[in-house]
Amino acid sequence: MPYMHENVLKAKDVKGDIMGLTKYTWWKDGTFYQVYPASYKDSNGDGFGDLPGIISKLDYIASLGVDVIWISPMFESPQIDMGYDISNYEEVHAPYGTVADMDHLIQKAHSLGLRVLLDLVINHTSDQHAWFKESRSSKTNPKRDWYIWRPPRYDSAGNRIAPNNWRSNFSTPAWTYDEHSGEYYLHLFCPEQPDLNWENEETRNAIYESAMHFWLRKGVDGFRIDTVNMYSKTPGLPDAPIVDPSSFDQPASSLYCNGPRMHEFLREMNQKVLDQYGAITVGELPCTPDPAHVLRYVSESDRQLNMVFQFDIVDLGQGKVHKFDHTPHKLSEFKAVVAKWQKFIAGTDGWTTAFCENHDQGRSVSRFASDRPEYRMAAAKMLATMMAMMTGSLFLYQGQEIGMVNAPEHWGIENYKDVDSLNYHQRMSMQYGNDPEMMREVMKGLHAFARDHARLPMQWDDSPHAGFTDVEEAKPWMRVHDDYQHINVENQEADPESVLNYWRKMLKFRKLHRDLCIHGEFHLYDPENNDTMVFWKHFGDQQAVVACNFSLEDQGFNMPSEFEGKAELVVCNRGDGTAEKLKPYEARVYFVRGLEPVDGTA
Ligand code: TEU
Repeated sequence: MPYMHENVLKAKDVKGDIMGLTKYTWWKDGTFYQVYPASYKDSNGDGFGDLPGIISKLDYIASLGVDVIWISPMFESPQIDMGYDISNYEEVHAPYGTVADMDHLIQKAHSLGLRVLLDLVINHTSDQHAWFKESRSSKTNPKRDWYIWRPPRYDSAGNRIAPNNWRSNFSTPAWTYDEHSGEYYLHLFCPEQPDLNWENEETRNAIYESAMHFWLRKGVDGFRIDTVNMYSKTPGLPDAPIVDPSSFDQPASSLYCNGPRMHEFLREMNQKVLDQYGAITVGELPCTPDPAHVLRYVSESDRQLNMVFQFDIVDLGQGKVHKFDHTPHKLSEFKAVVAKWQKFIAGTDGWTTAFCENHDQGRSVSRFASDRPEYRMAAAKMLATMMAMMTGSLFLYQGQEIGMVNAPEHWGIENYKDVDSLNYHQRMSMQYGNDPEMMREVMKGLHAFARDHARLPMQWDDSPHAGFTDVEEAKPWMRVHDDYQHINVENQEADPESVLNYWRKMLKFRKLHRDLCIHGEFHLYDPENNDTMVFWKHFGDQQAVVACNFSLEDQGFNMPSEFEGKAELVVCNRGDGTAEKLKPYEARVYFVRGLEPVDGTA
């Protein structure tokens, strides 16, 4: 393994030995950059991004100052859920390229000093996977038990009903009836994504071999693990409580997340697979709000996951019954979730992540700041400042580095492609009989939370199709954002003041001051303030105060009195940062000099 832990130091911090914790290591200190293959770069004009396209941009990615790329699924797939429905773990989706292209990609990335994570989607496969085809072929097939099959129930009137009332994550019932064998199978996502049965050891071993060993032997450095806490369901698969009286199916995440064998399965995965390669993991962890519970997953000594994407930031403003029911969040709520997950590892052997975008979310500038043309550059740089000052491993999503924004509000449903968006739209149009006013609300929900926003083609330049594809007659699989002539990589490369060059500067800054930025402790000031976010980072005698104005007005902020006269401005995203008040979306970082080391938790 070319990169295995060569730069791991067992370090001591200012307080002395910290429980033998692995401190400076590539996956803690590194910045991760997520690439969504369909939307990054189309090299052959078929309208879909592809692996040769990604390979052609690896130098660009390395130039950002990131250290690791995470590639969303590029495996063989019917693409019902954009590759999160895998029909063969050991093949590449043909329009994206070949396994040989992946070999080339891994080799070139490594030669540039970039490590590579793949997406590990093993809660479910595609219904077109050979395993499921066998499983559904008959009740006696040896692979029948590799998926979750149950006989029907019947209501008092004798009508056939599903084995329980769970709703899938995509606004449909979580069970589909199979006429051929007379039973239902469970799918927490689309019907075309049947859940694997993790209770079966033979199934688990097959997953490890095909989805993991195969790629680890090729040299990948780890995995982002999809829906990592859904493999173990509540025994007996009981009905969920009724919170949506308008429907048979009910939200059921508390019954299918964090089941009793989850931790055991993850320990086994380390012992049987990951440990052999020194590979790392970052698990996607929805529905787990309790820090003590999250710590169980990420405690280094327990060897389950290196780190997770906790979902509080994702859930902000989303509805409980349907995520698209939109209630705008307050800045104080945003600050509370950031502070909670910045602080939860203090004094433990766990590790945290910092992220505000991925392929399932709207764009951070639109969601957390402002995408109005007069503010969006400042807003994107403010968020870059804040993110670069966050403790934990930092994750960036493609296009975030140039401040890409959500699709315009006036785009109609015909521009949305994601199954999650389309299912919701269809369900609501049936429920509301297409009532125009209600459907306007539905579109507002999609404008806020559709996963489509992040999947718009990457904006490389101002040529037709934003340079996503160089073939003029090509038809990109998703509509290119109307604003691409203003927001694109080529423009920003040429502009020293661009969002892109600001991110580069902040990523350098983060590395230069890694103790403070990546390993420091975090303390939030003035949690109730809904205009500004001010926080303090400290690591020994290194201390910084970060002040961000999230509002459209100038805002004052109080430098904590103990730092008066000792604070020196080191970063500002707008002008020289000397005015008394912060301008809209201004961010400043001050270093505080000449202080005694801080001991204890902030
Ligand atoms: O997402 C799982 C997940 O819990 C959500 O973020 C999901 O997008 C949301 O609940 C839908 O309303 C992961 C992947 O990131 C996502 O792209 C896949 O669609 C999903 O798993 C299924 O593999």
